[in-house]
Amino acid sequence: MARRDQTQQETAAPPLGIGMVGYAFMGAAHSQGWRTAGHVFDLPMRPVLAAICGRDRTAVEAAAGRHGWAAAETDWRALIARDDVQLVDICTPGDSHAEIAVAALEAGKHVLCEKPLANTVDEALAMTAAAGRAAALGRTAMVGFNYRRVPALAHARRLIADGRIGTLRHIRAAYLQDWLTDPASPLTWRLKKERAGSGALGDLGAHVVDLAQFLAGEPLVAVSAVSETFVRERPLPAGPSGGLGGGGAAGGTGAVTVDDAAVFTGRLASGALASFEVTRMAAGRKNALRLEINGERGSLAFDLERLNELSFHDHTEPAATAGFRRVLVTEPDHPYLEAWWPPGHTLGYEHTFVHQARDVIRTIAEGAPPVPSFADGLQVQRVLAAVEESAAKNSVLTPVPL
Ligand code: SOE
Repeated sequence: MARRDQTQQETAAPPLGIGMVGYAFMGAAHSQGWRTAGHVFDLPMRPVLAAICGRDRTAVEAAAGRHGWAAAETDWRALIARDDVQLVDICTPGDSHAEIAVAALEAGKHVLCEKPLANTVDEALAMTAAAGRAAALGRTAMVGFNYRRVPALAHARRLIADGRIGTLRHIRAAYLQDWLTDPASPLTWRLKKERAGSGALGDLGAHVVDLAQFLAGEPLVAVSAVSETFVRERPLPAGPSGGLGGGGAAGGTGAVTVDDAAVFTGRLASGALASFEVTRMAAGRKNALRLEINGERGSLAFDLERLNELSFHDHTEPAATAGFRRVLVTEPDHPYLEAWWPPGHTLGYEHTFVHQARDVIRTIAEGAPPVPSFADGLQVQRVLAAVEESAAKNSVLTPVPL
Protein backbone atom coordinates (compact mmCIF):
# COMPACT_ATOMS: atom_id res chain seq x y z
CA MET A 1 0.00 0.00 0.00
CA ALA A 2 1.49 3.32 -1.05
CA ARG A 3 0.97 5.09 2.28
CA ARG A 4 1.70 8.80 2.16
CA ASP A 5 4.09 10.24 4.65
CA GLN A 6 1.88 12.25 7.02
CA THR A 7 4.36 15.09 7.67
CA GLN A 8 5.09 15.47 3.98
CA GLN A 9 1.37 15.54 3.19
CA GLU A 10 0.63 18.07 5.93
CA THR A 11 3.10 20.55 4.48
CA ALA A 12 2.21 19.86 0.86
CA ALA A 13 -1.59 19.80 0.84
CA PRO A 14 -3.83 22.59 2.14
CA PRO A 15 -6.35 21.52 4.80
CA LEU A 16 -10.04 20.92 4.14
CA GLY A 17 -11.93 21.24 7.44
CA ILE A 18 -14.77 18.74 7.73
CA GLY A 19 -17.80 19.26 9.96
CA MET A 20 -20.07 16.25 10.31
CA VAL A 21 -23.67 16.25 11.50
CA GLY A 22 -24.69 12.86 12.94
CA TYR A 23 -22.57 10.24 14.65
CA ALA A 24 -24.38 6.91 14.49
CA PHE A 25 -23.83 4.16 11.88
CA MET A 26 -23.26 6.45 8.87
CA GLY A 27 -21.35 8.96 10.99
CA ALA A 28 -18.92 6.24 12.01
CA ALA A 29 -18.55 5.03 8.41
CA HIS A 30 -17.93 8.54 7.04
CA SER A 31 -15.49 9.30 9.87
CA GLN A 32 -13.44 6.32 8.81
CA GLY A 33 -13.49 7.57 5.23
CA TRP A 34 -12.23 11.05 6.14
CA ARG A 35 -9.61 9.67 8.54
CA THR A 36 -8.15 7.23 6.05
CA ALA A 37 -8.39 8.81 2.58
CA GLY A 38 -5.35 11.07 2.94
CA HIS A 39 -3.21 8.24 4.27
CA VAL A 40 -3.87 6.05 1.25
CA PHE A 41 -4.38 8.33 -1.74
CA ASP A 42 -2.36 11.29 -2.99
CA LEU A 43 -4.86 14.05 -2.36
CA PRO A 44 -4.69 17.71 -3.33
CA MET A 45 -6.26 18.67 0.03
CA ARG A 46 -5.84 17.18 3.48
CA PRO A 47 -9.11 16.30 5.26
CA VAL A 48 -9.11 17.59 8.83
CA LEU A 49 -11.78 16.20 11.15
CA ALA A 50 -12.63 19.60 12.65
CA ALA A 51 -15.95 19.07 14.44
CA ILE A 52 -18.78 16.58 14.80
CA CYS A 53 -22.32 17.52 15.81
CA GLY A 54 -25.20 15.80 17.62
CA ARG A 55 -27.90 16.90 20.04
CA ASP A 56 -26.76 14.84 23.06
CA ARG A 57 -23.57 16.42 24.43
CA THR A 58 -22.31 13.33 26.27
CA ALA A 59 -22.92 11.07 23.29
CA VAL A 60 -21.43 13.42 20.72
CA GLU A 61 -18.33 14.03 22.82
CA ALA A 62 -17.87 10.28 23.16
CA ALA A 63 -18.27 9.93 19.37
CA ALA A 64 -15.74 12.72 18.79
CA GLY A 65 -13.19 10.87 20.91
CA ARG A 66 -13.90 7.48 19.35
CA HIS A 67 -13.81 8.66 15.74
CA GLY A 68 -11.02 11.24 15.97
CA TRP A 69 -12.84 14.59 15.74
CA ALA A 70 -11.13 17.64 17.25
CA ALA A 71 -14.31 19.24 18.63
CA ALA A 72 -17.98 18.51 19.31
CA GLU A 73 -21.02 20.76 18.76
CA THR A 74 -24.64 20.24 19.78
CA ASP A 75 -26.21 22.68 17.28
CA TRP A 76 -25.71 22.16 13.54
CA ARG A 77 -26.00 25.89 12.94
CA ALA A 78 -22.97 26.44 15.17
CA LEU A 79 -21.13 23.74 13.24
CA ILE A 80 -21.85 25.47 9.93
CA ALA A 81 -20.72 28.82 11.36
CA ARG A 82 -17.27 27.52 12.33
CA ASP A 83 -14.36 29.04 10.40
CA ASP A 84 -12.45 25.76 10.52
CA VAL A 85 -15.27 23.93 8.66
CA GLN A 86 -15.24 24.17 4.86
CA LEU A 87 -17.30 21.04 4.13
CA VAL A 88 -20.46 19.93 5.94
CA ASP A 89 -21.08 16.17 5.85
CA ILE A 90 -24.73 15.32 6.60
CA CYS A 91 -25.25 11.88 8.19
CA THR A 92 -28.62 12.51 9.88
CA PRO A 93 -32.03 10.96 9.15
CA GLY A 94 -33.64 12.30 5.97
CA ASP A 95 -36.00 14.77 7.66
CA SER A 96 -33.14 17.21 8.36
CA HIS A 97 -31.14 16.86 5.13
CA ALA A 98 -32.77 19.73 3.24
CA GLU A 99 -32.59 22.31 6.02
CA ILE A 100 -28.96 21.57 6.88
CA ALA A 101 -27.77 21.27 3.27
CA VAL A 102 -29.41 24.48 2.09
CA ALA A 103 -28.10 26.41 5.13
CA ALA A 104 -24.57 25.02 4.65
CA LEU A 105 -24.50 25.84 0.93
CA GLU A 106 -25.84 29.34 1.59
CA ALA A 107 -23.06 29.81 4.16
CA GLY A 108 -20.50 29.03 1.44
CA LYS A 109 -19.66 25.47 2.54
CA HIS A 110 -19.23 22.40 0.39
CA VAL A 111 -21.72 19.63 1.23
CA LEU A 112 -21.73 15.85 1.19
CA CYS A 113 -25.20 14.49 2.01
CA GLU A 114 -26.11 10.88 2.84
CA LYS A 115 -28.67 9.09 0.69
CA PRO A 116 -31.53 9.31 0.04
CA LEU A 117 -30.96 12.98 -0.76
CA ALA A 118 -34.22 14.00 0.92
CA ASN A 119 -37.56 12.67 2.11
CA THR A 120 -39.57 14.30 -0.70
CA VAL A 121 -39.11 15.52 -4.26
CA ASP A 122 -39.87 19.09 -3.14
CA GLU A 123 -37.05 19.01 -0.60
CA ALA A 124 -34.70 17.52 -3.18
CA LEU A 125 -35.68 20.28 -5.63
CA ALA A 126 -34.84 22.98 -3.06
CA MET A 127 -31.50 21.29 -2.34
CA THR A 128 -30.66 20.99 -6.03
CA ALA A 129 -31.49 24.67 -6.59
CA ALA A 130 -29.23 25.62 -3.65
CA ALA A 131 -26.49 23.40 -5.06
CA GLY A 132 -26.81 25.16 -8.44
CA ARG A 133 -26.42 28.59 -6.83
CA ALA A 134 -23.46 27.37 -4.75
CA ALA A 135 -21.77 25.81 -7.80
CA ALA A 136 -21.60 29.24 -9.39
CA LEU A 137 -19.46 30.26 -6.38
CA GLY A 138 -17.23 27.20 -6.65
CA ARG A 139 -18.92 25.05 -3.99
CA THR A 140 -19.47 21.32 -4.39
CA ALA A 141 -22.60 19.41 -3.35
CA MET A 142 -22.47 15.64 -3.60
CA VAL A 143 -24.82 12.86 -2.52
CA GLY A 144 -23.43 9.82 -0.70
CA PHE A 145 -24.29 6.91 -2.92
CA ASN A 146 -21.26 5.05 -1.59
CA TYR A 147 -21.80 1.82 -3.54
CA ARG A 148 -20.74 3.61 -6.73
CA ARG A 149 -17.29 3.50 -5.08
CA VAL A 150 -17.15 -0.29 -4.82
CA PRO A 151 -14.27 -1.03 -7.23
CA ALA A 152 -16.17 -3.91 -8.89
CA LEU A 153 -19.19 -1.69 -9.59
CA ALA A 154 -17.06 1.19 -10.86
CA HIS A 155 -15.34 -1.38 -13.09
CA ALA A 156 -18.72 -2.69 -14.28
CA ARG A 157 -19.72 0.87 -15.21
CA ARG A 158 -16.52 1.19 -17.28
CA LEU A 159 -17.10 -2.12 -19.05
CA ILE A 160 -20.67 -1.16 -19.92
CA ALA A 161 -19.63 2.31 -21.12
CA ASP A 162 -16.90 0.68 -23.25
CA GLY A 163 -19.57 -1.47 -24.94
CA ARG A 164 -18.28 -4.78 -23.54
CA ILE A 165 -21.81 -6.14 -23.05
CA GLY A 166 -23.39 -4.20 -25.91
CA THR A 167 -26.85 -2.70 -25.93
CA LEU A 168 -28.52 -3.23 -22.57
CA ARG A 169 -31.60 -5.44 -22.37
CA HIS A 170 -32.13 -6.17 -18.66
CA ILE A 171 -31.15 -4.93 -15.22
CA ARG A 172 -32.15 -7.17 -12.33
CA ALA A 173 -31.58 -5.64 -8.91
CA ALA A 174 -32.31 -6.78 -5.38
CA TYR A 175 -31.32 -5.29 -2.05
CA LEU A 176 -32.24 -7.70 0.75
CA GLN A 177 -31.74 -7.33 4.49
CA ASP A 178 -33.46 -9.12 7.39
CA TRP A 179 -33.20 -6.93 10.48
CA LEU A 180 -36.97 -6.23 10.57
CA THR A 181 -38.07 -9.85 10.21
CA ASP A 182 -38.83 -10.13 13.94
CA PRO A 183 -42.14 -8.33 14.74
CA ALA A 184 -40.66 -7.55 18.18
CA SER A 185 -37.93 -5.42 16.63
CA PRO A 186 -38.59 -1.86 17.92
CA LEU A 187 -40.06 1.11 16.11
CA THR A 188 -36.88 3.08 15.36
CA TRP A 189 -36.79 6.29 13.31
CA ARG A 190 -36.28 4.25 10.14
CA LEU A 191 -39.90 3.06 10.50
CA LYS A 192 -41.47 6.53 10.77
CA LYS A 193 -42.45 8.30 7.56
CA GLU A 194 -41.94 11.77 9.03
CA ARG A 195 -38.29 10.94 9.84
CA ALA A 196 -37.22 8.52 7.10
CA GLY A 197 -39.51 9.48 4.21
CA SER A 198 -40.13 5.86 3.30
CA GLY A 199 -38.99 2.41 4.41
CA ALA A 200 -37.03 -0.18 2.48
CA LEU A 201 -37.79 1.90 -0.60
CA GLY A 202 -35.82 5.02 0.40
CA ASP A 203 -33.26 3.17 2.49
CA LEU A 204 -32.35 0.36 0.09
CA GLY A 205 -34.27 1.21 -3.09
CA ALA A 206 -32.40 4.52 -3.36
CA HIS A 207 -29.13 2.57 -3.66
CA VAL A 208 -30.28 0.12 -6.32
CA VAL A 209 -32.14 2.73 -8.36
CA ASP A 210 -29.01 4.89 -8.32
CA LEU A 211 -26.81 1.94 -9.24
CA ALA A 212 -29.07 0.84 -12.09
CA GLN A 213 -29.01 4.34 -13.56
CA PHE A 214 -25.27 4.73 -12.89
CA LEU A 215 -24.39 1.42 -14.54
CA ALA A 216 -26.72 1.93 -17.49
CA GLY A 217 -25.72 5.57 -17.90
CA GLU A 218 -29.37 6.46 -18.47
CA PRO A 219 -32.47 7.17 -16.37
CA LEU A 220 -35.52 5.11 -15.59
CA VAL A 221 -38.48 6.67 -17.39
CA ALA A 222 -41.41 4.61 -16.03
CA VAL A 223 -42.11 2.24 -13.16
CA SER A 224 -44.83 -0.08 -11.91
CA ALA A 225 -44.81 -1.09 -8.26
CA VAL A 226 -46.28 -2.97 -5.33
CA SER A 227 -45.25 -2.46 -1.72
CA GLU A 228 -46.27 -3.83 1.66
CA THR A 229 -45.98 -3.14 5.37
CA PHE A 230 -46.10 -6.63 6.86
CA VAL A 231 -45.81 -5.58 10.51
CA ARG A 232 -47.95 -2.51 11.12
CA GLU A 233 -47.44 -2.11 14.87
CA ARG A 234 -44.14 -2.44 16.75
CA PRO A 235 -42.86 -1.97 20.31
CA LEU A 236 -41.68 1.54 21.12
CA PRO A 237 -37.88 1.68 21.43
CA ALA A 238 -36.24 2.13 24.83
CA GLY A 239 -34.00 4.93 23.55
CA PRO A 240 -32.26 6.32 20.49
CA SER A 241 -30.56 3.69 18.42
CA GLY A 242 -27.45 4.01 16.32
CA GLY A 243 -27.75 0.53 14.90
CA LEU A 244 -30.40 -0.94 12.66
CA GLY A 245 -32.66 -3.05 14.85
CA GLY A 246 -32.45 -0.71 17.85
CA GLY A 247 -31.99 -1.62 21.48
CA GLY A 248 -34.71 -2.86 23.80
CA ALA A 249 -38.37 -1.96 23.92
CA ALA A 250 -39.81 0.65 26.27
CA GLY A 251 -43.33 -0.71 26.68
CA GLY A 252 -46.27 0.20 24.48
CA THR A 253 -46.44 0.06 20.72
CA GLY A 254 -46.63 2.47 17.82
CA ALA A 255 -47.62 2.40 14.16
CA VAL A 256 -45.13 1.62 11.40
CA THR A 257 -45.77 4.28 8.76
CA VAL A 258 -43.40 3.14 6.01
CA ASP A 259 -43.11 0.16 3.68
CA ASP A 260 -41.32 -3.00 4.79
CA ALA A 261 -40.74 -4.07 1.20
CA ALA A 262 -41.27 -2.97 -2.38
CA VAL A 263 -41.12 -4.80 -5.69
CA PHE A 264 -41.11 -2.82 -8.91
CA THR A 265 -40.35 -2.96 -12.57
CA GLY A 266 -39.08 -0.15 -14.75
CA ARG A 267 -38.18 0.91 -18.26
CA LEU A 268 -34.94 2.75 -19.01
CA ALA A 269 -34.72 5.54 -21.57
CA SER A 270 -33.20 3.15 -24.16
CA GLY A 271 -36.07 0.68 -23.69
CA ALA A 272 -34.12 -1.78 -21.53
CA LEU A 273 -36.23 -3.39 -18.81
CA ALA A 274 -35.39 -3.37 -15.12
CA SER A 275 -36.73 -5.16 -12.05
CA PHE A 276 -36.12 -4.31 -8.40
CA GLU A 277 -36.85 -5.97 -5.07
CA VAL A 278 -36.05 -4.25 -1.77
CA THR A 279 -36.85 -5.55 1.68
CA ARG A 280 -35.64 -5.57 5.26
CA MET A 281 -37.53 -8.83 5.88
CA ALA A 282 -35.62 -11.39 3.82
CA ALA A 283 -34.72 -13.79 6.65
CA GLY A 284 -31.08 -14.81 6.41
CA ARG A 285 -30.09 -12.05 3.96
CA LYS A 286 -27.93 -9.53 5.80
CA ASN A 287 -26.81 -7.03 3.18
CA ALA A 288 -27.44 -8.78 -0.11
CA LEU A 289 -27.24 -6.14 -2.82
CA ARG A 290 -27.34 -8.07 -6.08
CA LEU A 291 -27.27 -6.87 -9.64
CA GLU A 292 -27.28 -8.57 -13.00
CA ILE A 293 -27.10 -6.73 -16.28
CA ASN A 294 -27.69 -8.46 -19.61
CA GLY A 295 -26.68 -6.88 -22.90
CA GLU A 296 -26.70 -8.18 -26.44
CA ARG A 297 -22.96 -9.03 -26.25
CA GLY A 298 -22.67 -10.25 -22.68
CA SER A 299 -23.67 -10.02 -19.02
CA LEU A 300 -22.32 -8.79 -15.69
CA ALA A 301 -23.34 -9.90 -12.19
CA PHE A 302 -22.43 -8.58 -8.73
CA ASP A 303 -23.21 -9.46 -5.11
CA LEU A 304 -22.20 -7.03 -2.34
CA GLU A 305 -21.54 -9.94 0.02
CA ARG A 306 -18.67 -10.85 -2.37
CA LEU A 307 -17.76 -7.32 -3.25
CA ASN A 308 -14.27 -7.95 -4.60
CA GLU A 309 -15.72 -10.02 -7.43
CA LEU A 310 -17.51 -9.25 -10.67
CA SER A 311 -18.97 -12.02 -12.83
CA PHE A 312 -18.53 -11.42 -16.53
CA HIS A 313 -19.89 -13.41 -19.46
CA ASP A 314 -18.67 -12.49 -22.95
CA HIS A 315 -21.34 -13.72 -25.32
CA THR A 316 -19.10 -13.18 -28.35
CA GLU A 317 -16.78 -15.99 -27.25
CA PRO A 318 -17.21 -19.49 -28.72
CA ALA A 319 -20.16 -21.15 -26.94
CA ALA A 320 -18.03 -24.19 -26.09
CA THR A 321 -15.89 -22.20 -23.66
CA ALA A 322 -17.96 -19.09 -22.93
CA GLY A 323 -19.69 -18.69 -19.59
CA PHE A 324 -19.67 -16.51 -16.51
CA ARG A 325 -16.19 -16.09 -15.13
CA ARG A 326 -15.16 -14.54 -11.86
CA VAL A 327 -13.05 -11.41 -12.22
CA LEU A 328 -11.22 -10.60 -9.00
CA VAL A 329 -11.33 -6.80 -8.92
CA THR A 330 -8.12 -6.14 -7.00
CA GLU A 331 -5.68 -5.18 -9.78
CA PRO A 332 -3.92 -1.80 -9.59
CA ASP A 333 -5.58 -0.68 -12.82
CA HIS A 334 -9.07 -1.41 -11.48
CA PRO A 335 -10.91 1.69 -10.18
CA TYR A 336 -9.68 2.89 -6.74
CA LEU A 337 -7.13 0.08 -6.50
CA GLU A 338 -4.03 2.03 -7.51
CA ALA A 339 -3.09 2.86 -3.91
CA TRP A 340 -4.30 -0.13 -1.91
CA TRP A 341 -2.85 -3.57 -1.29
CA PRO A 342 -1.20 -5.96 -3.77
CA PRO A 343 -3.61 -7.93 -6.04
CA GLY A 344 -5.81 -10.40 -4.16
CA HIS A 345 -5.60 -8.51 -0.86
CA THR A 346 -9.25 -7.64 -0.72
CA LEU A 347 -11.27 -4.58 0.34
CA GLY A 348 -14.57 -4.28 2.23
CA TYR A 349 -17.64 -2.12 2.92
CA GLU A 350 -15.75 0.60 4.78
CA HIS A 351 -13.45 1.28 1.84
CA THR A 352 -16.37 2.70 -0.15
CA PHE A 353 -16.38 5.62 2.31
CA VAL A 354 -12.64 6.13 1.89
CA HIS A 355 -13.14 6.24 -1.88
CA GLN A 356 -16.05 8.63 -1.44
CA ALA A 357 -13.87 10.98 0.64
CA ARG A 358 -11.16 10.76 -2.03
CA ASP A 359 -13.60 11.65 -4.80
CA VAL A 360 -15.17 14.54 -2.86
CA ILE A 361 -11.75 16.06 -2.13
CA ARG A 362 -10.52 15.72 -5.72
CA THR A 363 -13.77 17.18 -7.06
CA ILE A 364 -13.46 20.22 -4.78
CA ALA A 365 -9.77 20.76 -5.58
CA GLU A 366 -10.26 20.37 -9.33
CA GLY A 367 -13.48 22.39 -9.45
CA ALA A 368 -14.96 19.46 -11.37
CA PRO A 369 -18.70 18.74 -11.58
CA PRO A 370 -19.76 16.58 -8.59
CA VAL A 371 -20.68 12.96 -9.31
CA PRO A 372 -23.19 11.97 -8.06
CA SER A 373 -24.62 15.48 -7.87
CA PHE A 374 -27.70 16.69 -6.02
CA ALA A 375 -29.42 16.61 -9.43
CA ASP A 376 -28.64 12.86 -9.56
CA GLY A 377 -30.07 12.51 -6.05
CA LEU A 378 -33.19 14.39 -7.17
CA GLN A 379 -33.59 12.03 -10.14
CA VAL A 380 -33.49 9.04 -7.76
CA GLN A 381 -36.03 10.82 -5.55
CA ARG A 382 -38.34 11.22 -8.53
CA VAL A 383 -38.11 7.50 -9.25
CA LEU A 384 -38.88 6.67 -5.60
CA ALA A 385 -41.88 9.02 -5.67
CA ALA A 386 -43.13 7.38 -8.88
CA VAL A 387 -42.75 3.95 -7.25
CA GLU A 388 -44.78 5.13 -4.24
CA GLU A 389 -47.44 6.61 -6.52
CA SER A 390 -47.69 3.42 -8.52
CA ALA A 391 -47.82 1.24 -5.40
CA ALA A 392 -50.55 3.44 -3.89
CA LYS A 393 -52.73 3.07 -7.01
CA ASN A 394 -53.77 -0.50 -7.12
CA SER A 395 -54.85 0.26 -10.67
CA VAL A 396 -51.38 -0.73 -11.86
CA LEU A 397 -52.08 -4.27 -10.69
CA THR A 398 -53.69 -6.38 -13.36
CA PRO A 399 -55.56 -9.16 -11.54
CA VAL A 400 -54.68 -12.68 -12.60
CA PRO A 401 -57.98 -14.69 -12.89
CA LEU A 402 -58.16 -17.61 -10.45
C1 SOE B 1 -29.74 0.17 6.63
O1 SOE B 1 -30.67 -0.59 5.98
C2 SOE B 1 -28.48 0.53 5.84
O2 SOE B 1 -27.59 0.99 6.79
C3 SOE B 1 -28.68 1.65 4.83
O3 SOE B 1 -29.22 2.81 5.43
C4 SOE B 1 -27.36 1.96 4.18
O4 SOE B 1 -27.49 2.97 3.23
C5 SOE B 1 -26.83 0.68 3.55
O5 SOE B 1 -25.57 0.95 3.03
C6 SOE B 1 -26.74 -0.43 4.55
O6 SOE B 1 -27.97 -0.60 5.20
